[in-house]
Amino acid sequence: MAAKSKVPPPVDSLTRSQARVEHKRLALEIEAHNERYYQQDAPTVSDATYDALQRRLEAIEARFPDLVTASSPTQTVGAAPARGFAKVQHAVPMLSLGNGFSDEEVAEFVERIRRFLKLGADDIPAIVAEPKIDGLSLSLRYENGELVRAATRGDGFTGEDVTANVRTIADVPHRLNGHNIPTACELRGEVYMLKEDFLALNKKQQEAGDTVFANPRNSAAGSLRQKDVAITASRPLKFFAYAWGEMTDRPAGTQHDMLAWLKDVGFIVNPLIELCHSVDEVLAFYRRIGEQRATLGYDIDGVVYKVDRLDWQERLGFVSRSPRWAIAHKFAAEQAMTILRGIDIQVGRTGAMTPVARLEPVTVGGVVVQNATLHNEDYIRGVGNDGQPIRDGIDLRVGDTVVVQRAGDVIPQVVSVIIDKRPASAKPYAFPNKCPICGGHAVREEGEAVRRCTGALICPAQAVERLKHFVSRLAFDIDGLGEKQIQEFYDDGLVMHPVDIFTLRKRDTRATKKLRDREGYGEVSVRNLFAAIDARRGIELNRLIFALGIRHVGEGNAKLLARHYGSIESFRSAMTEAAAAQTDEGNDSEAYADLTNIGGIGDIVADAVVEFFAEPRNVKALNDLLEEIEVLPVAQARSDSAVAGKTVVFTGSLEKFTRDEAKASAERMGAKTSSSVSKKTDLVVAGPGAGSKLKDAGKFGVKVISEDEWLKLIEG
Ligand code: D41
Repeated sequence: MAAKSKVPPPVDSLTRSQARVEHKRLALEIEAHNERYYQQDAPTVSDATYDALQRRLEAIEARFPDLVTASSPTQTVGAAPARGFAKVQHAVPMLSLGNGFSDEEVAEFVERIRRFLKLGADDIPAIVAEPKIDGLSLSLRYENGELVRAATRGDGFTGEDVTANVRTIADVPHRLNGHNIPTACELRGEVYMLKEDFLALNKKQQEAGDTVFANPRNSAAGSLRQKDVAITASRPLKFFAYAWGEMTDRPAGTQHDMLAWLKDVGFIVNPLIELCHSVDEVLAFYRRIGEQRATLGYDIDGVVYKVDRLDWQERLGFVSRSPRWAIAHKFAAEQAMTILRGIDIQVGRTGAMTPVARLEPVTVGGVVVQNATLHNEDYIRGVGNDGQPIRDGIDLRVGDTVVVQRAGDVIPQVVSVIIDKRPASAKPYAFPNKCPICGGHAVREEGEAVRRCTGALICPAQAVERLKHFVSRLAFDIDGLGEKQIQEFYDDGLVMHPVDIFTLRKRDTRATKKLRDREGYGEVSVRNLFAAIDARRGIELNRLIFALGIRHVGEGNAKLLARHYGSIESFRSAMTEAAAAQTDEGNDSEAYADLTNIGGIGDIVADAVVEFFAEPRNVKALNDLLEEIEVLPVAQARSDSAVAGKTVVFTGSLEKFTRDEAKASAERMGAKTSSSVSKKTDLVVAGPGAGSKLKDAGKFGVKVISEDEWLKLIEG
């Protein structure tokens, strides 16, 4: 079921020149898919579609053998290594696997082996059947039992050196244990990620606005191929061993015994692997594994059969790049056509808005599917994380007929659109710029895929998280009011907004269910809680600003803001002024310029602060809170410094420090900085080439000093 509904003519009916044209087109297309699959971990077509292209190319070459060239995708495996990692030559190439899709093809595979080995009619070769893990293959080189090199498969001959990354995978032994350790060996297998780990990782990535992966395979590949090894280490990668390359000594004579040896020396070997003795047994294994597939914990895309005896494997050898003694029996892609009925937006705990496809319910591989993730607004438009087109760049519209797939993936994907069936009335989907939960303004930061609700303090989707943050250690830090209590109070409707914490006592006498009657709360603990809350009615400005949970405003930025504005009133009025002046074109107000002029506060932080104040209900939540608390001046780092409370202007080309450093040092000393000289300016620090500001200083009678004098001033 491909998006383009045209069925190609049978290969038998092609003329030579038609075949040549199609061969070239297919080769180019397959290479492009290889590149996206192997280099970018971002395939744009399903495995089934890819296999179909490859098969057609093979059929054309079978009929017109002179079209075969060394560079044809049928003669090469995958794609050459990506830039960034060193290349590693495999001592023995990593072969690829021929595919079978039907019972007949499997029977034929066994028959071919029997003929080749000239076995008698009743002589059925023992066959090892292994689940085919959907991960990425890896070759591990051990010398004298020590892991010395780990390489990806690459094109089968040359892979990428990922040794440092692989050393972080717990399933990969750094040293082989036990007996019969060859002097040198390449041990091979599959790196993969558990489905649940993939889901958890994606959730984290999504919330952080980072790359979301389409499936566990891409997630494993992306996690392994990180330049920063610490990132790989933080990802839950796993490894199954199942093959080998170079081996100075062979510790066993059969595939099955080799697997036992791999386990012996410290690897994890898939426990579902079985030794079979007939085609029927092999097919029964295939069906049993197919039934278990959904509950396995990891993705598999088929089963691999291998001749058990290694001497027979050797005799059988290989054709082009695939062994004659092994075959992959692939599962049919689980796809179905249905109709996209709507697109809903879910709002996460950090305000991230995730679109979800509402589908006309359809059974895909035995499971009823009615939702599919759509990741983000670019994905709906047909653009991947890397800016590459997905679904051939076709956007999704409500009313579209789409193909959904559960290709082992836990989450169904919308893999293509049947463009011919698009209703004339279907309109491009307009991603909402308002939060569907609270109606708050939703913004997308530059370079981010995710759009977020800015209703930090008031959006129910975010409320609990915000409240937990509000009481956290660096914010209000209220004794006896931690995450657990906040969750309970929120669930019971006792605390919905920050101010509710400070009105608890007032409401307690009237509340139907008095606090002290709650489970776990006695007279004393309630009294203690109220006392702890009262103790925090006086709060330093920097803690208050941090507690608001404005995106990008951590503890450090909260301090910078607090020091610069000095009081909640001046912070609030400046920010509401900047918010009121905000237009679609951006921020162009004195208040905004003043904000970005604070050393250490860049555009991203400034924009986030202004967005927060652009939401009137955030301002209301803050104002309500201010009715109950008293804001103390920020703990001035150096209120005793010579420049505390002064307004300083830096001008000219500074040579001793950058402008940002200069501003930060001034703010640290309790001074304010400004970009223009006025009568309010106390001090001008001038570097070489200072111009009009020096003149202004003269006009207003402001003291001018050099960079060196400034350094002396703040150091003294
Ligand atoms: O589980 C797998 N993905 C798997 C892949 C497996 N269990 N066995 C495999 N055996 C081989 C040969 C027979 C060539 C040693 C493989 C692969 N190859 C393979 N994976 C990707 C390309 C080839």
